[in-house]
Amino acid sequence: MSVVGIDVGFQNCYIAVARSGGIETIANEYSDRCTPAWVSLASKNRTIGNAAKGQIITNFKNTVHGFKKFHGRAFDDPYVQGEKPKLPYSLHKLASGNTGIKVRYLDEDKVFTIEQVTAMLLTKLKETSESSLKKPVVDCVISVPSFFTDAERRSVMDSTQIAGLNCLRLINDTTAVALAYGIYKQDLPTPDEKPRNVVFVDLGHSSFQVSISAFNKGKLKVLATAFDPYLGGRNFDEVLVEHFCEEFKARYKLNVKENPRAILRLSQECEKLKKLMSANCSDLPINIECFMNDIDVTGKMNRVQFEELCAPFLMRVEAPLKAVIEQSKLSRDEIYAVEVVGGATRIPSIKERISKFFGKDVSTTLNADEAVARGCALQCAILSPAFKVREFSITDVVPFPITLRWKSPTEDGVGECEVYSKNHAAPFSKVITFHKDEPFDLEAFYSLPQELPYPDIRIGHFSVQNVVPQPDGNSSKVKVKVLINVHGIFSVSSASLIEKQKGEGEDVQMDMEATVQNEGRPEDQNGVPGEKQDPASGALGKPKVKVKSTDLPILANTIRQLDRGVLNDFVEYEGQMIVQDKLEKERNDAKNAVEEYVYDLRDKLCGIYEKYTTEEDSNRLTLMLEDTENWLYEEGEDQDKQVYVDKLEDLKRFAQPVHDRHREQEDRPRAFEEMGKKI
Ligand code: ATP
Ligand code: K
Ligand code: MG
Repeated sequence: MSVVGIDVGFQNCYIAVARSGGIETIANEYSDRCTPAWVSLASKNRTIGNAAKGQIITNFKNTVHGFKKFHGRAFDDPYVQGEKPKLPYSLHKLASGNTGIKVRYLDEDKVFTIEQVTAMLLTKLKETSESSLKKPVVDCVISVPSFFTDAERRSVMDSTQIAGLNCLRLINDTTAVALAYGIYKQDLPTPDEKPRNVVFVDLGHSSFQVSISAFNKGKLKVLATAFDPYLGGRNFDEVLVEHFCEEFKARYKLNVKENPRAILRLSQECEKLKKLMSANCSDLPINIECFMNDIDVTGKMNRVQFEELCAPFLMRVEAPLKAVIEQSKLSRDEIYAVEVVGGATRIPSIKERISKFFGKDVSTTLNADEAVARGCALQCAILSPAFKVREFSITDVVPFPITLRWKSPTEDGVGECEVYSKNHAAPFSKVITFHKDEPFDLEAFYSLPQELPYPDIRIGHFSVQNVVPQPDGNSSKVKVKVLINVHGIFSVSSASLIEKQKGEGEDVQMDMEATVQNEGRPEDQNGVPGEKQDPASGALGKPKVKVKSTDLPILANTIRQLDRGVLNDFVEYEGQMIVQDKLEKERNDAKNAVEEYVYDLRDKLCGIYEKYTTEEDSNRLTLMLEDTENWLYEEGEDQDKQVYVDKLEDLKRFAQPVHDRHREQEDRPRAFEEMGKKI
């Protein structure tokens, strides 16, 4: 059983695995621990990660990046529409209204769903883990931003399924970091002492997340989260790009914005410049050769200028810090430490602002790039029965309040109830009791639209079926269980019809039930779930009466959900694409083997083989090598694998006599030596 944690970043992905020695971040085939979140589609295969990023200039229309926040989004979503003109590849409105990505793949126009694209990335990360662990990888824990909604989380879960992964938990980025921080701490307060409160800040490429966690020995409880889903390192790159576009227009009369390739190159250079400015205050150059119309461009910038240009974005750092501390109801001197992670927290002005706000230096004790992945791997190790790790319980929070609405025979015709408040503990389930005489629908939605990262407040529609009146004609008692699961996803998870008890009221009404269980772990891993009472709900401690209960089917219709049949097709299609990539790799390897053999034999003919070859043979072989080389550039450029395999065989057969003679001559003196030793 594999124990793997994956941080799927907007720009950078990291994998951590558990080995007997502990948690380790692993490197890919480029010896790089970071795998870029890039996927490139081509006429014969896909390339993913580092290799895909290398395709950006040559195959920009089919090289996809910056797609993480298209999960769960409608094509008409303002963010999606805002991104569209900035992307070198095309977006496409799917029949479902979701966002699709249009590329050319295998010489055909193809539209992939966002779930498929992320699955491609996950396939790569899965393969990287497998080659490091030298065994199949299925179980894993994956991180998502704490502000991801249900639609976004369900969409990511579908991607994991397409990639053949079994995601044990979708964990919030900052919660993963909190786990990575807390699990090794030996000096945490005991459970009855005052907890240690730590702020975690993650500023990545696309988003800004803050959380406060309270630690005691063996556990962490997230108190509050806050975020700016649209503030990240990319904003600073964009500011620089904008600045140099204007400068190059004035100085070189270049219309950079009309040239996607130029924009892409400029973005890469601006990002490098931005990073250099974090370490350096003085003027720094930007130079791009043959930028456009064969013109070389140059420019410069220093940190003071940079901070001026970026002021509107730098100003946005404070609001989430303020929000998180207000929600936690802690005073600043109750904060033990402020731990920062994420690449963009390396910008000095960001660090200063955070430290000024909390009135203390920020700590950088965690690895800024790898802490999320490490936390994911730790969570996976905790959940995995195959791995022994210190017990550590995590209680996360609900980021946005959730309300249920249903038709009711009251005055205004609807009943409503907020089932999860903001920062309610998660995972968590509750039971709600209804009195109904027919099937009924529950509408779940986010009740604070202004807090959501996008305008669609809907979560889903749940129909409780097979509800019938009691034999005496009265309404039946229906217990409905609602759940925020380990992934942070809401559902109406079950319902049951309870045989009516004598002496109960006749009218249709709803009340919150007392029974609540706190599901700190996936249900299948938890033998006896601990029962806890929800302080928020009334009617506590009713005596339990034995009742007959019948399970009722629930028809769930959640927003932006991929059709399950379609999902299965995607699983199969991903498998086909993996096979196609493998075949293409084998074909390329076979071709390279021919090429290598040509070079190798040529070297040897004028080297070690020289004295064993007649001039005639040597000429004959040289000619053949030349022919083969030409063939590789012409009709042999693009052949089936078998053609290359046969070609190599032919070459080897031709060269065999020379090879044999060389071996013979080499072996003879050695044989004499050996005999000499014996004597
Ligand atoms: P997200 O968390 O939004 O999904 P991500 O996890 O891919 O994104 P990170 O890898 O944490 O993001 O951070 C990448 C960002 O950090 C990029 O914008 C990058 O340019 C920026 N960055 C990295 N190093 C530095 C540095 N030294 N100075 C300034 N910015 C930096
Ligand atoms: K990352
Ligand atoms: Mg990140």
